[in-house]
This record gives sequence, structure tokens and C-alpha cells, in this order.
Amino acid sequence: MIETHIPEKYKQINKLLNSILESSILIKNILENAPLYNNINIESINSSGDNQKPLDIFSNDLIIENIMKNKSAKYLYSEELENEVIIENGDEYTLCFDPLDGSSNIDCNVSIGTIFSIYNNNNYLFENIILSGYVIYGFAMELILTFKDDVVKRFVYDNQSLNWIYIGNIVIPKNVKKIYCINHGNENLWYPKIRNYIDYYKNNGYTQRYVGSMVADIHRTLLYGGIFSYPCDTKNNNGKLRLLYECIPMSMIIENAGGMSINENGIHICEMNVKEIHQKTGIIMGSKEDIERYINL
Ligand code: FDP
Repeated sequence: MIETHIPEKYKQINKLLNSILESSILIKNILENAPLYNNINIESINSSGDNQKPLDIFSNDLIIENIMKNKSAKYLYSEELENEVIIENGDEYTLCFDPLDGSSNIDCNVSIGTIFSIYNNNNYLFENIILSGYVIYGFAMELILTFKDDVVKRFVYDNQSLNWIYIGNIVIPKNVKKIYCINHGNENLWYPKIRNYIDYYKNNGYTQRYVGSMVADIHRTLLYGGIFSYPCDTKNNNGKLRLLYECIPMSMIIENAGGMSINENGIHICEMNVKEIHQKTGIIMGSKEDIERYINL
């Protein structure tokens, strides 16, 4: 039961958290049958100019509908929507979410996920954040959850008891498996400092792993150690990943697990100001020693 893991001062968040998790169970059920859908390959374009698949939209609408039903939040910001949704008489919380991150992997059965963060009142200032989490839809469905200044907890969904089972707390290990994670296809576009940083891994017997689904790549980084980076480059001048929906919640998780998460200028992602809700950023995150190595370059 997740409820027993919610710190006393945040107990009221239970209703909203449950809405998200109930939605994720439905999303998981739909994903399991996704290859049977004949409309899975139909694409449209969302407000950031990305390809948007029916399951992105389905997941987005499902989460919003569930929250509208129990009015467990008032302000909803989704990566799939241009503007916020305001729920009249909703509880005074802000939910920021990426309903289905990594969706270009849907068709080939690779793990993807739902990323979310909850703030007090009507704002998304990091000082008002309550929790961050993600659900990963893999052969097991897992939930990673952390409250402000708290540990990072790992749960797995048990299909028999229909409950989330607490597995344990996560502390990101040192990079003993010698893994680094970046899209090498962009190498020609990287700026010199990133190139120099990544050269170290290339030249010192490290293994490169890149799923191309942020949730899957960060889940591995959290559990095995190493780095995950999607830097700014000469094509994506501001990076590719979204600050509010992806980078802040994932950075809070990594940092609460003892790791670090910064942009190319060494600024902690969690300290960056969100000036625009669909703002992007470059990111380098993972085991502390690896991120410090970037800072000391
Ligand atoms: P996707 O476009 O499939 O939704 O932010 C979206 C994201 O995936 C991340 O999950 C992933 O880390 C990244 O984009 C992959 O981008 P590249 O294909 O450019 O490497």
C-alpha cells in the first residue's frame, strides 16, 4: 500500500497520487494489448512539434479525466497540451506530467513510462514541490517515488493482489558497471566540452547503453549507476528534454537517491527557473562522481 509510505505532513496527497496510479494501471493494460490495435501507427503533431500517437493522447486524457472525477488537483500541466487545464473546485495542487514518455518505442515493445510531479497551490516553483515519481511499463510495472528531501522508494505492481508492493529504497550506486548513456547518433552535433567528457568513457572501457526512452534509461542509471545525458547540441540548441515534465522530476529522484543532475553550465536542474512550460534543457545526470568529473573538466 502506497498510503503508508506518504509522510504525515503530505497525507492529503493520497487522493491525487491514487488517481495517477489508477490511471497508470489502465495505461499498462492498454499497452499490453497495444500491438493488437490497428490504429497504433497513426500519428499527429503535438504543441512542441513532436509526433503524437494515439496512446499519448489516450494516456493524457485518461489521467485528466480521472483527476476531474475526484477533483484531486486544480492545475494540470501536461507535455501533450499547449496550455494548462484548470479544474473548478479542485484541491489546491498542481500536477505536471508526461503521460507517456518514450512513445516512439511503443510499436516495438520497449519500456516506456509516465513521469509526474506534484506541487502545492498554483505554481511549479521547485520550493513548492511535494513529490516526483514515474511509473515504468516494462515486463514488470514499477513505481519510483520520492517526496521532498526524502528517500527514493521503489514499488512493483503485483498482478495477483492488485497492489503496489514496496521493494526498498534506492541509493544510486557508483558507476561500477562502467556504463554511460547518450545518443551517439548526435555526436557530430555536440559541443566540445560534452565531446571531451564522453571521450573519457569511450577511451576507458565503458559500455554505452541507450534505449531512447528516458524512463527506461534513467531507471537503469538509478539502479546500476553511471550517467544519462541528453545535451544541447548545434541542432537542438536548448536540448531536447522538457524541464518541467521530464527533467525536474527525474532530477529530484536522482538527487534524492544521492546522485547529481545538472545542465551543461553546472546548474542543478532542480534550481533552474521554469520560464515557459514547454521549455527544454540539456541534462547530465547520474552517479555523483561522474557528474563531478564533468564539473571539474
Ligand atoms: P520520445 O521522443 O520517444 O518520446 O522526450 C522524449 C524522448 O522520447 C525521451 O523519452 C528519450 O530519452 C528521447 O526523447 C530520445 O530522443 P532521441 O531519439 O533524439 O535520442
